[in-house]
Amino acid sequence: MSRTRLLFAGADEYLATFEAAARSLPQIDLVAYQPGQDLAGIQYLLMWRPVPGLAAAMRDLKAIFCFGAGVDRLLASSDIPAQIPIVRMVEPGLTRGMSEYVLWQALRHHRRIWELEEAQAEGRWAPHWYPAAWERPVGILGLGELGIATGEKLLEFGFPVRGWSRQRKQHADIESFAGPEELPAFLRDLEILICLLPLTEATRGILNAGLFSGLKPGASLINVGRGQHLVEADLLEALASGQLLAASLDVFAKEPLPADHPFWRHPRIFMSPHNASDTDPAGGLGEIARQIGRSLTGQPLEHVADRARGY
Ligand code: NDP
Ligand code: OXD
Repeated sequence: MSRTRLLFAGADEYLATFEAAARSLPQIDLVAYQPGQDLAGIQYLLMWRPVPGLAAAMRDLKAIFCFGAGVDRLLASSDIPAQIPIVRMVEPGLTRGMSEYVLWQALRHHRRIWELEEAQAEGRWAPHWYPAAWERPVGILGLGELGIATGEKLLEFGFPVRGWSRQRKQHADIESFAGPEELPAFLRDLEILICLLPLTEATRGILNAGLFSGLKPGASLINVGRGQHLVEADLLEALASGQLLAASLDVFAKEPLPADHPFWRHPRIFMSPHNASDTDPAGGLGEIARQIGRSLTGQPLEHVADRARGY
């Protein structure tokens, strides 16, 4: 079987694991990108952050596979030719990791784990009250691949789950709200809000004071979408006023988060360094190999980002 070259233009620290995963795929020849290399004949590119000028320099390029689910950086790149499809990552490891992270944080907010940690640090025996999960409505902004799977995980633990998307979803157990006009009804009485939206012009800054004021006072926020969804000053203000009780943030407007940023020392903000979920190298490459197989046999690629929609 002839092997198809896939140019890897990701961060160096991921190269070895992707090379190891590629060894079990007989149809893929993973080629590490080196500036100045001969790109003739390479049809597929795997990239996360855009490498300036690379896509335009690959004259045989047929598709770009994004390392992650969010293609905002690639879509914002002005030097990727408009006719080249950009494929979002959809693979089980990434999906499972996200639902695991959100469940972990939702349970943290549900049980107010920080109160126990503070009591333990002070040597205080402090039993505390928390409601049943089914009394805690959870809302997910973005009911796509990750939002649905995460909602289903939360349902397993008894939380009532509702979701918000552009198009209404038909789901037996997740109440679906659609479009800006249904956003207030979606937010009403929510106690835990999760952001799993893509970053687009319509969603930038959506996590702001106006939106927080639509939640139940004392609600919690989990932002795993993009840092630019959040108006940071509004979060600090909502935490100070008690409109929000706590937040879990995995993504930030500036990454890495600057050392002097107030989030680092805020007692009610839990942070992780943008790895709520990562693409599993074997699962991700297996998915890319499947899609390349489709492309080579003239079938349409799946999960192609829609440039007009922005995701
Ligand atoms: P999908 O494209 O599958 O889902 C996106 C969802 O957002 C869809 O339900 C879509 O609505 C909805 N949406 C988009 N724009 C709007 C809008 N203007 N109003 C209402 N709803 C909107 O994406 P994924 O679920 O795969 O990924 C979501 C995001 O999660 C990624 O873009 C990325 O930013 C983030 N992510 C973060 C990770 C991390 O480690 N922190 C890891 C992976 C992803 P509709 O269904 O109607 O199209
Ligand atoms: C992604 C991410 O979009 O990791 O996949 O943020």
